[in-house]
Amino acid sequence: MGSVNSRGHKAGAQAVMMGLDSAGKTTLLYKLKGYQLVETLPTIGFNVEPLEAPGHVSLTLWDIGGQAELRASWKHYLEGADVLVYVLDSTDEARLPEAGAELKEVLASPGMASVPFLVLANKQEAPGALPLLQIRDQLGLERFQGRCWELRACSALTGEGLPQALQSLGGLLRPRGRCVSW
Ligand code: G3D
Repeated sequence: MGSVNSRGHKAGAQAVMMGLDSAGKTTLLYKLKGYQLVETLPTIGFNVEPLEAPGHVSLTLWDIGGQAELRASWKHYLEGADVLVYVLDSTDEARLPEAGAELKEVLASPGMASVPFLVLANKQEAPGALPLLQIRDQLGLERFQGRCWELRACSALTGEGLPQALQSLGGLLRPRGRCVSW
């Protein structure tokens, strides 16, 4: 497990988690919740799940799927986001371009220009998981040099990398000004 970053806690911050279907968001949510009952707030075509993660980080998980017709409606929920958590399936090389395009679109949403983001390369324990640097390159993360971001490896299945991911979240939520390119 490792990380690649761009930069630097804020209690009760809103972290919005997104990603393509099957990236592992629900598994991640359950792991972070310590397998507590997840309160699901069903909406049309996607799910919203609240979570209190260690370190006083309030997470709102959006399981948005990849349906284009939903994108227009979920974007405005990003307005209150303090940080974006974008979950990837590291074993799904075929859909990395789609995942990258979704991320780019989310980051281009109104109000997202100054919002830091954490990309979680999930399923890293799985055989054939792409290395972090390859994921960085294929996602074209270098084009976000002016923004505050971090790329971290994790496994929602084993929990490996999740404490570090939460640490990264805390860092990204610190007051701005220390944002540097990796
Ligand atoms: P989503 O909420 O993003 O749609 P899910 O994704 O949490 O439903 O996970 C999709 C599948 O990926 C599930 O497998 C789940 O067990 C698996 N998965 C999630 N995280 C990991 C991980 O870190 N490693 C591995 N190897 N698998 C993971 P199924 O078989 O139920 O579809």
